[in-house]
Amino acid sequence: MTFATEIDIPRELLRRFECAESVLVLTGAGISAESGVPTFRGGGNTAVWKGMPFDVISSASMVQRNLAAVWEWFDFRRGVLQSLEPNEGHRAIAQWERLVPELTLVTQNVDGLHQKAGSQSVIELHGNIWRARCTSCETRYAITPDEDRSDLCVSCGYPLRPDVVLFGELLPAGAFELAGERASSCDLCFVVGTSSLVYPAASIPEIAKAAGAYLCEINPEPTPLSHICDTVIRGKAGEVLPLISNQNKLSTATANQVNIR
Ligand code: BJW
Repeated sequence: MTFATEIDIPRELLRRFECAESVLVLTGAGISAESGVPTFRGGGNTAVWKGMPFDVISSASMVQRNLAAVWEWFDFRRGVLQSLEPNEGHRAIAQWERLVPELTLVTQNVDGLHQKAGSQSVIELHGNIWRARCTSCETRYAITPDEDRSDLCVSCGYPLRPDVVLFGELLPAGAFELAGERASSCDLCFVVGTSSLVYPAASIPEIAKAAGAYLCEINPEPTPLSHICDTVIRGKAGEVLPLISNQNKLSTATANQVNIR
């Protein structure tokens, strides 16, 4: 395994990136940290809302017990998010869609910042905070920063809930299956800004590795996945990700110059 510092991108990784036919990127809360979105864990801290750890408030049982409290927590977070912008990490991945023959972006994030950065195709494993879903008929509604959200479904009158995947709930139909399929056929897999604690998302890089992909983790802190990675870059996503594509552009330019001579 190679360990790299923030600005030391291993040559082998750059070579793999340049040659890869299929790249999968799995992102977690850490990629949005430099945009100002708080992570759930990391740095020894756990996110807490009004005295409740996030895994209590972001749980299926809390939707049953106190839907109003769940909405309050998500309304607060949308309020924080609405003024935040994607960072260089999100933007680098969006640019990779044009650099890599097949790029699969899988995110656990609900913040919509990959799409805001320009990523066209995003597999969202845990839903999206900018949508509501009917608790009965499952009709989905967009939530916009400019309008008050509704509490009730216009189709059937049942209460709406945030369209996100809480602890103890199933992932959206087909999302994990598609991500798993792409993981089993990618050449290179990046795991960016996730503590790799939450399943089934955390099994996606394991599937890629088992199928023979080269695995690279980008995270300032160690995770339970680190030991199976081929390369671990201990740095911030917004600083590391742009270097991977820029250094490839540089190495391509150098190679072209050598060819001309
Ligand atoms: C940086 C950085 C920078 C900082 N740059 N990096 C198998 C084994 C054990 C348990 C289970 C299992 N299978 C299923 C389970 C149960 C459960 C689970 O995994 N529990 C474990 C925690 C033990 N999973 C589920 O319940 C899932 N459902 C399911 O499996 O359905 C089947 C089932 C049904 C019924 C019963 C049992 C099974 C659903 C999981 C849904 C997770 N939902 C949440 C909340 C979403 C809504 C909301 O936003 O509130 O999703 S939890 C939370 O964790 C959120 C995240 O997407 C998810 C992952 O967190 P993430 O992204 O990794 O963030 P952090 O904060 O943990 O880490 C940030 C990282 O960034 C850190 O490492 C930092 O170092 C790093 N970082 N700055 C790069 N600048």
